[in-house]
Amino acid sequence: MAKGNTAVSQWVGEVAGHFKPDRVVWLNGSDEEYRQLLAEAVRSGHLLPLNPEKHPGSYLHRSHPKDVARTEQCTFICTPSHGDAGPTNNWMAPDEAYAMLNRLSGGIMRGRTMYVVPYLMGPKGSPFSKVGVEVTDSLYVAINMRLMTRMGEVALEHLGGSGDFVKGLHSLGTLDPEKRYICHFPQDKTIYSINSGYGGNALLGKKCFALRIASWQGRKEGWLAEHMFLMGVEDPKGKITYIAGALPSACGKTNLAMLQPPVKFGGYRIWCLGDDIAWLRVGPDGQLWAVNPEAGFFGVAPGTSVKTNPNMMKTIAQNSLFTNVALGPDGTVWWEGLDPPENTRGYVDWQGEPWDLASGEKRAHPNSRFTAPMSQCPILSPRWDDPQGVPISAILFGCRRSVLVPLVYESLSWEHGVYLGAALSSETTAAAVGTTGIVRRDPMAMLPFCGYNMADYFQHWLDLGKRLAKPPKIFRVNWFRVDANGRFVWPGFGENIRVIKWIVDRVNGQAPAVKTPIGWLPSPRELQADDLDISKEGWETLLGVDKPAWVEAAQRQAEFFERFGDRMPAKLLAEGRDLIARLKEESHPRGAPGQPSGAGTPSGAG
Ligand code: OXD
Ligand code: MN
Repeated sequence: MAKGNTAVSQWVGEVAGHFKPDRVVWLNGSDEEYRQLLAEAVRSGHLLPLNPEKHPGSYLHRSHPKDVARTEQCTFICTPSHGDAGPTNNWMAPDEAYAMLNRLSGGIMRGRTMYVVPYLMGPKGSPFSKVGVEVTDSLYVAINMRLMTRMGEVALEHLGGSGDFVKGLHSLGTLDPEKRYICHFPQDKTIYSINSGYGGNALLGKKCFALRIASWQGRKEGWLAEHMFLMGVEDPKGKITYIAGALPSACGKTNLAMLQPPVKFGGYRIWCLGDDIAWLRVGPDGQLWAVNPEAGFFGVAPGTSVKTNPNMMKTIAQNSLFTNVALGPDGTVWWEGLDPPENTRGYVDWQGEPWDLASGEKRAHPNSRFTAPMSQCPILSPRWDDPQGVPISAILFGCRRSVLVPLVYESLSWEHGVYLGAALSSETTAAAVGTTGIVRRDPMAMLPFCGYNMADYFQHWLDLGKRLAKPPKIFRVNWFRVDANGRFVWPGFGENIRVIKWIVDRVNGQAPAVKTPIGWLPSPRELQADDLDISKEGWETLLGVDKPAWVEAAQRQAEFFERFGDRMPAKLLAEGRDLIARLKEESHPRGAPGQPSGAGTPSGAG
């Protein structure tokens, strides 16, 4: 089959010559082949079949205990000049990196099978779409790629005779964390990942290609590759508004993209198009258009439940893979957030050890995952596979911040919106190895995923805005404010529709807002939340603007921007200065001319 493309077959031959596998197997993506891969994975102990009645067609995988999350310290951008990778990426000179990787991986696949996995990122026949070919010695990776991408013949058909594909070299090697490297060579469209089998390090179509390499390609070609979910919001009249939103890893993109509105908002419907990655282009009409390059979900299991995300629970009801979750004696999976079993006899934790619920220890790994095909999502947008994508009217930048950042606010302009994205910071989660709960700067939720200097990336955002006839409105959201007792003030999940509705109404010119130094805010009334149990103090927390704290935050932001030196766009530095000036103004108008009166000032704001 595939060997018809000489550029691909020549490259595969070279890689096989270096890795020296016993067998090379080209995958075509057929159902029959998928069944065989699953059977082989069960035979070899990589997958454990789950209860066929309760989890039809589904399997459990347990990873090496030291290979459970992305390892950012082992992730490198290997551009010819250090400046092109920028101060926020680990960098290695390309020659040095290739030499080191080749030294570590000569003959690494001896005794193993090398799977050749051609895959298409983006819909078939779409001008957005791009091809990758991953070689891997991991059956788990090959099976995941079948769920996460359009894999096999479809990719080679898209490629035709062209040599324009992203090369992905992956080997589990020995899984030695000391010799783990995930290296990107954007100028060569090459990814080289060894000694890890974890999704974000090993499913090379995802973070490595669709974000790091694609962001570089997007800059060269005039488009954006973003860490964003995609959703359509249908109002009671049937009008659908499309929204793209960036939130850092494990901060709720998936739950938001599959939001189930509560009864009071029953006239609203959410259509999911993606939960992690969006590729965005300026269309001939001057609007921003987006596709999701993926075809599956690789979501965080803990916290996912019928209460938090009923649509995802339906999506993963069958034909899914579960990684590092706990297992019941009846072959059912369990993780924190699901109802505890009545009796834990016979249950094992994510490593297969017996457990006792009363001990209070985590039984599923905090970054345990599920993989499922998007086609199983009950609220999948009919346009998820549209080659033209969907037009985007609003962009959200979300963070996990217990203090300072209000529930929602709108930027004053595209440039100010780019500043809001560039100034995103969030508390860390278990999606990457390291301490959780520490606030770190994560511009556009892309800190670990931008394949080039982030100062150039900010400039690219500003430049792209100039090409938009009608730029989407840009919003910040934060569901994670806490009260004096550390309890979340906002209920989140399905109730987020109140914020989403306000955003949609703003986009359509139908909702009032209050102008504050940081941007446009809703009043509690606009959020139609009087039935929620939120006190006056709670609203002050959610919608207040603590000016001295914001001045300090803006100053710290300016210090962060200093790291980029002369490359930092002057426009964003000016946005920061303007923000401080607005915050320091003795008094500022509490509503903009032309805004409906009585919009209300959030008490405590300012
Ligand atoms: C992911 C991540 O897996 O962001 O999507 O880590
Ligand atoms: Mn992600």
